[in-house]
Amino acid sequence: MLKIVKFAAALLAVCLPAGAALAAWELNMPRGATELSNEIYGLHMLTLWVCVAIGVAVFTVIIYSVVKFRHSQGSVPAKFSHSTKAEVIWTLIPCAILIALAIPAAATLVKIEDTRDSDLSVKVTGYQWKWHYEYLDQDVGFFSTLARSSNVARQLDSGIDPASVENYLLEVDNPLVVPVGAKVRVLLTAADVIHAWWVPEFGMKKDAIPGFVNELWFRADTIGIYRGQCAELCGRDHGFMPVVVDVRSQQDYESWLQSQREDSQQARKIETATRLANVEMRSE
Ligand SMILES: [Cu+2]
Repeated sequence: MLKIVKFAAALLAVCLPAGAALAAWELNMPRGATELSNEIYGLHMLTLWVCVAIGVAVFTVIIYSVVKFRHSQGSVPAKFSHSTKAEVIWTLIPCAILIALAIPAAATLVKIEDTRDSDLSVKVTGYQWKWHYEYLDQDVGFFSTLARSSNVARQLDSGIDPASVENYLLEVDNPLVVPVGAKVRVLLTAADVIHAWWVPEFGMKKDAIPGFVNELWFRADTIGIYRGQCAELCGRDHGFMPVVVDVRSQQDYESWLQSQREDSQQARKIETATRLANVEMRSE
């Protein structure tokens, strides 16, 4: 007996610190931060509770039958081998449940595919191994690559502990900036191989395929930084092309867009001037 108590105490001691760590575990899927991710979460919960109800009903009948009609009570098994009535019932009930689940699921799927009436369109192009964001009709476009801090730490023999780097492999130099509450349409393509643009908290992930344009949309409810990664094995540095989306207030977004526009105009002026100077030099 003492042995068992000692063993239980030891087991408890081992489990207690793990219990604290387990507290950080998320067993359920995350709710996400967009209209669509919330709807997907709602569907997931609905399906889960339907499954729980079916499980409870089925196991109640099984346990009741096993206990009530056990051999020691003198139960005699029935001899019939076929019941049309029972088969019709156990076919119709699951069909009705599946149809009831398919209706809200189909409505959400249609909504996911509906990219109409967007407030903003961004063309996202995957490259080995970075992303390019182009704000359509806004004259703004830039590359988004792995942040320098992560890039230095990831090198072989860098001597830097990755755990000491904030948002290791999940930080970029230029994030995608979008306004909060706006319906953002993302047009996805790739320049070399297949990539996939994925931000878990947006509930959306889609392939970026060369020569093909895929669409997705999101409407972020809360201001903040959302992180994701390329989700298609796209080559040697697949793990080094994170996605970072910076959701800002409308005002902050507009001032950011204006400064980006000025930057790209300035860059274009310099490029034109350099080209003209080169032409003049050659013609002299
Ligand atoms: Cu990729």
